[in-house]
Amino acid sequence: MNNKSTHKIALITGATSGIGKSTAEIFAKNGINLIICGRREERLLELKNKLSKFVKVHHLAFDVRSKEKVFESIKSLPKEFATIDILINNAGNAHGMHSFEDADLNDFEMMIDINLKGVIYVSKIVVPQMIERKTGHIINIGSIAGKEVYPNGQVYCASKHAVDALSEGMRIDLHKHNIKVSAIHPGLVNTEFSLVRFKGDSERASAVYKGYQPLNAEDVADAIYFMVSRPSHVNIADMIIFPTAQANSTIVKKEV
Ligand code: NDP
Ligand code: 8X3
Repeated sequence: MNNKSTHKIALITGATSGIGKSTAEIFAKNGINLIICGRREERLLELKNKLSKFVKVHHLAFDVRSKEKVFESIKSLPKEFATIDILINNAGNAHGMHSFEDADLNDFEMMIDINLKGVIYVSKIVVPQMIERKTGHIINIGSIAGKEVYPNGQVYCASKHAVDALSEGMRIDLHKHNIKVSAIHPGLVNTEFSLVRFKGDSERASAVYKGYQPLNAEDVADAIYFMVSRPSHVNIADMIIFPTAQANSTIVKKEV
């Protein structure tokens, strides 16, 4: 157990699946108390039940697109969970993968509303109490799509480029309050991400991860835990993490 992190409280968005869920698991095993968030409440309850053996766990079911719900939910936290030390802005997805002219405008709006505006809403309500206590660590989950642009990914890439800029801007503004802001940008991670991107088409989704070894959610969660468990004077500001088979967003060595 890492004493530097033990007894802290982390709020993780998107904890019902993939990277967020694995992050909750590794945090719990290292003594970090949890506020787990997502829309699918039954999954939150299941995870809460599992992780309550290790740490204190509270769950909040809300959609990050709703400013009102985000604010209401976080304001409703019981006293013992009200001071958030670590915020993991992880909730997000790609919706669709089409050339700009063929893509659905609703998908575009969802990606901007969830991946960008969701991060802004959650951060805006959490940051004041971090400022008040002059401590805190915010980690935004970006993507290699926030560093590069690839065919048919324009608005997802735009949303993640915005998260990249937002992370840098938040770091510039918040470091004077002793708040660390970091970003982590994974490449291909085998989660429910592609299933959501391809709207439940499991064949198409699993094809994304065939012929090479993608990252799994635990690989990214390990890196997130590494970031939060550094000494207080160290901020890992930015990290790109790829599977070994991946060189950038379009070059992946696949066995056929
Ligand atoms: P998953 O689909 O497995 O998980 C996405 C999580 O986000 C779920 O817990 C989901 O919860 C939550 N979420 C989605 N929409 C909303 C919403 N409107 N309100 C609240 N929560 C929401 O994907 P990953 O774990 O892979 O994705 C996590 C993050 O990692 C995302 O930001 C993604 O862009 C990023 N990423 C993923 C990569 C990959 O290859 N998998 C690579 C690079 C970055 P629920 O549905 O219950 O609300
Ligand atoms: C998810 C990784 O390459 O599909 O952000 O954009 S990618």
